[in-house]
Amino acid sequence: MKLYYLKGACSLVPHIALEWIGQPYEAIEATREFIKTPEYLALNPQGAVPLLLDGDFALSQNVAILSYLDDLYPDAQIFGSKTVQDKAKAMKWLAFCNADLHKTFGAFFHQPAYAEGNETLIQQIRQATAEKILTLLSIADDHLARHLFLGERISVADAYLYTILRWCHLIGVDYSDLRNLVAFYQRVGQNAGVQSVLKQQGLPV
Ligand SMILES: N[C@@H](CCC(=O)N[C@@H](CS)C(=O)NCC(=O)O)C(=O)O
Repeated sequence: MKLYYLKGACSLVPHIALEWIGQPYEAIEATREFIKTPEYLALNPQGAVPLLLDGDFALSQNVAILSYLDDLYPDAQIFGSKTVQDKAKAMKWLAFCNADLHKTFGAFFHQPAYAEGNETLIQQIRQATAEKILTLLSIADDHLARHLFLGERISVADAYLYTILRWCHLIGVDYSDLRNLVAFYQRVGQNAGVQSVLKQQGLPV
């Protein structure tokens, strides 16, 4: 099993899952240039990470990869539980992170063409984006006031939210008023699998 990743990107989530599973795997650091080469695009035409290779089988998209790994290794309980309803709850939070939270970061990482050269507009877009991110994060913060993790036990949904909080630090979205999330970030960061992956990717623990 091979996983292509970009340092600190959303591919951190399946990398953590592979570490929790504990079976041999190879994590390959890609560059932004490499994921646009014909060789890589033949495996993932979207030119993005994560990409999982299981022999000849190539799979992109976080949710698909995590669900595939869960089906292959159910005992690892990467969704935090084996019960249908508990797994569904973790899946709901995974979707919240992957489909709703993740995409709001686009305005930070890729500014729209119409804003090019207009610094005032770029700042306004970033301000509005930060507010949207904080509104979504406050929903998770509220849930974490009553729970240690998003699901019943630590799961890939937590790994995703943790990855997103790292992006907040990187781009300066200050969520320090969301006290439950601050504690959550510390808690997930202490997990042995998470620490091992941060070390492998050369990221600060
Ligand atoms: N929906 C996709 C999103 C993948 C994605 O946005 N990957 C980013 C890193 S977080 C990427 O590879 N960006 C490089 C690029 O688009 O050039 C998934 O869940 O796998």
